[in-house]
Amino acid sequence: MDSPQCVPNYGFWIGLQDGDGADEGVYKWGDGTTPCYQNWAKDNPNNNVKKNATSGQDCVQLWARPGKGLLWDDEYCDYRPKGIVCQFIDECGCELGASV
Ligand SMILES: [Ca+2]
Ligand SMILES: [Ca+2]
Repeated sequence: MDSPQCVPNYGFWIGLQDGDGADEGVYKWGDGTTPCYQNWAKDNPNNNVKKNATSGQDCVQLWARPGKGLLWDDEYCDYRPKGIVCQFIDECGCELGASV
């Protein structure tokens, strides 16, 4: 039996992102809506520009590090491969559901 494909433990993109300039810190989902819930890790979002002089951290990941829980962290959008968490509308048209 083949082993299942695994994503390295680099976190999961959740489809939330902020913009540049005046929109820095204004986070929106991929469909343009704003989150009604936040779960930021301590000291985040921090738009950590120290490691990258041309751009800050604009994409939000679920931090999947031991002891960090699944808290949100803004990260460089092209930093390390990550899994993706998607939200979808259930076929019954009731509450929105989420799945990994
Ligand atoms: Ca940012
Ligand atoms: Ca960060």
